[in-house]
Amino acid sequence: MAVHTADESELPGAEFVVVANRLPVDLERLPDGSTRWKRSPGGLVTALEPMLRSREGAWVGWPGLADADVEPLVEDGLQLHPVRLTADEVEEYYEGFSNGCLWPLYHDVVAPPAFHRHWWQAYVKVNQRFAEATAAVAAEGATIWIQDYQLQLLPAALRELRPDLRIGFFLHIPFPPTELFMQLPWRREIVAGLLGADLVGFHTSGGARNFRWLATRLADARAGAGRNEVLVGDRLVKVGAFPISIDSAALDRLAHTDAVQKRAAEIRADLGEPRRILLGVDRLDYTKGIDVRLKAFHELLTEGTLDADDTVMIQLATPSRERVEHYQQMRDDIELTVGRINGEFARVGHPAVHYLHQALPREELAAFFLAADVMLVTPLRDGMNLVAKEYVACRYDHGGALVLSEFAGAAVELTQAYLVNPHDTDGIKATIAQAANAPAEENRRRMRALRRQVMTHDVDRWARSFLDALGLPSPADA
Ligand code: GDG
Repeated sequence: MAVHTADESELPGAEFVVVANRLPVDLERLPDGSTRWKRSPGGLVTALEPMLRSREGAWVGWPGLADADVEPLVEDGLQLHPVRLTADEVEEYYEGFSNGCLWPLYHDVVAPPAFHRHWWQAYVKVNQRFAEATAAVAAEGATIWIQDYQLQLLPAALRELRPDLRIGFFLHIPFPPTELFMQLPWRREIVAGLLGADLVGFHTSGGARNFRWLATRLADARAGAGRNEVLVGDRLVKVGAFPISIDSAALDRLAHTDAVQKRAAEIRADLGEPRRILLGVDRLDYTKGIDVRLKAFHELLTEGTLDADDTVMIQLATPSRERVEHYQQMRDDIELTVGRINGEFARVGHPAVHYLHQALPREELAAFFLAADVMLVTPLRDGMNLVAKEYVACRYDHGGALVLSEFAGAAVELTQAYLVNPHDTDGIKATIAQAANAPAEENRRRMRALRRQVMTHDVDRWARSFLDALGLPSPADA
């Protein structure tokens, strides 16, 4: 990676700053104890990179390694400012409060959230550190875009230090129903933290509505003149829905390449040219409903609605949060279920479920999308779910069928998918069978409609609409 380290005092103040828990690059420790930077390409980075570069922007975040003292870097004109976290802080602020409390609470308490005061204290401390780091980097009057649930106190903490800044906040996970949010012992602090922003964005209008209601109950906010705003004193805070998306054109191009098409054909051949391939692609997370679809598949095989001789399921589960206890338990449960289904329905050389607990290259994922007849996206709750959109973007051939949970943010836009209630096992079974057996023309009609949505609403449009609402002029007007 072409980077060079820089002396903080020599870097110019940035006009546009993205702040996220993680930097767009990861610091890796090598066996000899030294460290090196590795690129971690994510959707967010791809979406924001052009904007950051055209504005000589900066990114503030944790480099992904505890106790690492690293200098800021400049990579192709983009400043990267690492925030240091100790091993204890990673455990308490990140694994603890963020992933053991906020994550389950915001996902409809599908796992019980733990409310530990020492986790909260670490969360406050780390958010304050991010505020100081951001204040040091931003030019006078700069625009700051804060990302996600790990940094909900940052808008207010930053405004306190730097009232001149224009601050936007976007939440990538669902904002919960008000009754659930009220369980949080620090509910007032979180709402006050978010209200420090000029614009608070969510994936769906439901999330925005929940937040506006809480802002008037738990903080001093009053309803504004418009539906999408509240007033805090005489300051206007805009609150709205900005459904995130993907780089649709890039995935469409990738799926068109000879290499991906060849690989998709190879996957089908390796599986013995089954009549149908069902596919799931997720981070291994209890919100994603991997267990839900395995159970449905198991029952469909048992009843004989699907036949393991001509139907296979593939579950790609990327390793995730392996140090958090609940994730270890869930992994065991899922692997037990996979083993059980294969024990009953596999033949030698022909598993009924292929399960990979591995991260795969992007090209390989695209090939799986292209090979799959039915894509199963069944989260119990999901902010958006990009996998659903990625599947659609890859299906330029108008083939395949998408089964999608009503409780994924994506269901608001992808209304032509086969929508399911992930709590209704019979409903899921019926819908999987329907999608698998539908006439090709029916599935093509649905896929064409899905693609009209996904190809025209990409991640660039998402970022622009958020930044327009925040009032950041485009570089041409600046
Ligand atoms: C959060 C919210 C919201 C997965 N396995 C591999 C791989 N992936 C990629 C997918 C997709 C991404 O990871 C996962 O995104 P999701 O949206 O599905 O889910 P979260 O990680 O939970 O993301 C979610 C999102 O933020 C954005 O706001 O949509 O609701 O929970 O892009 O393709 N990528 C590669 N190898 C893998 O094995 N290369």
